[in-house]
Amino acid sequence: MKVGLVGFAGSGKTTVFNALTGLSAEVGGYGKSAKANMGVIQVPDLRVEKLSQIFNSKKKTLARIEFVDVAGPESKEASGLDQKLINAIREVDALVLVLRAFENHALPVGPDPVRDLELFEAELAISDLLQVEHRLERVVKEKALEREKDLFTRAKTHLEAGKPLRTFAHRPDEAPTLANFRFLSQKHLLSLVNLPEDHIAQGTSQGLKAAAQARGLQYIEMSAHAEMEISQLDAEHQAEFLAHLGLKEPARDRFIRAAYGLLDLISFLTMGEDESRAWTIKRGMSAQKAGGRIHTDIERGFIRAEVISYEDFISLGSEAKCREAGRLRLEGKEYIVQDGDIMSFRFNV
Ligand SMILES: Nc1nc2c(ncn2[C@@H]2O[C@H](COP(=O)(O)OP(=O)(O)O)[C@@H](O)[C@H]2O)c(=O)[nH]1
Ligand SMILES: [Mg+2]
Repeated sequence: MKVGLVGFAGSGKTTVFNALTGLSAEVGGYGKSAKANMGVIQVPDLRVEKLSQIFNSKKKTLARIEFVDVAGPESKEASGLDQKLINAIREVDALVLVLRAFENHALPVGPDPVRDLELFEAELAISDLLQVEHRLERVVKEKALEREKDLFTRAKTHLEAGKPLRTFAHRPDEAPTLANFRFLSQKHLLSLVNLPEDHIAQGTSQGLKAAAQARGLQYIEMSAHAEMEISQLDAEHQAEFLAHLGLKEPARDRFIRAAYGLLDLISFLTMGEDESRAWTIKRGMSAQKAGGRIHTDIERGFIRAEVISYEDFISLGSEAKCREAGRLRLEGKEYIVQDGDIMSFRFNV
């Protein structure tokens, strides 16, 4: 999964990046010259730890979330997103919009997460509107594109009303055309409220909650500055600092759950002496498609999947015991993979 950290300059994107990845990219660097930061986190999964212990696996592979943190525009109306930023976030699966709720004296305006949420959503919509208008100009000139005319005319009206394409009603057969354009306002968006350290306990203002809900957006909150310091401590001191702040776990763990929920992702597992591993897929994916995540040959030559639920495997203790107890299931290509399914694929190419 690829996540783009976006938001206005000085909202704390790079601080959030550091807090989540445990890296130490330079914060406070504004301006368009600031280079993009890239980082990866491994998604902690006790199930993979346990399986790799049982098998003494040579390799243990966790799911990954990739982050890109690009410099953002200043918080003012319609300043326009620059092309570098647009290109960098075009490819991501989800946007995380960092909203500043702390006082930053380097900026001319005070904190106002609702204002910034509205302004940034407008920036995304304007960027898409320009692209849609550009496409419509071509549609008029090129006969082959005429079938797109109705779709993009409706999309234009939607965007002109200031609404993101995320909420644009289209027919299922129009989805692939839209998907080709990788519109920014159509991407999943998680709003992340960056709180001042002394507000961690109070949480988000009601106003922001209402604004996010009205847009159908999920949000999480953290104090990125405190979380960045936490992420750079060793495990023992981390626990101490978290307890001191009245927190149960680092923001990273909450973030991962929020991101999986937002994108409706689950993990299936594979196990063995060579490797125990978690694979991230969309909820509702078939066994055949899920096999394709491992190798295209598995999808092409799919015969069947042998499935044990993680819980059964742990409580019964081995594959043989699961087989005896009838807990090893043979599933066909249409089987819908469940979170925590331990899968083994039979295929023929
Ligand atoms: N007090 C406070 N300051 C923060 C917090 N997050 C970021 N900052 C500060 O805000 C400034 C901008 O942060 P940065 O991460 O570089 O913002 P970016 O421009 O969005 O990448 C820096 O001086 C940070 O130390 C926070 O949670 N609390
Ligand atoms: Mg930055």
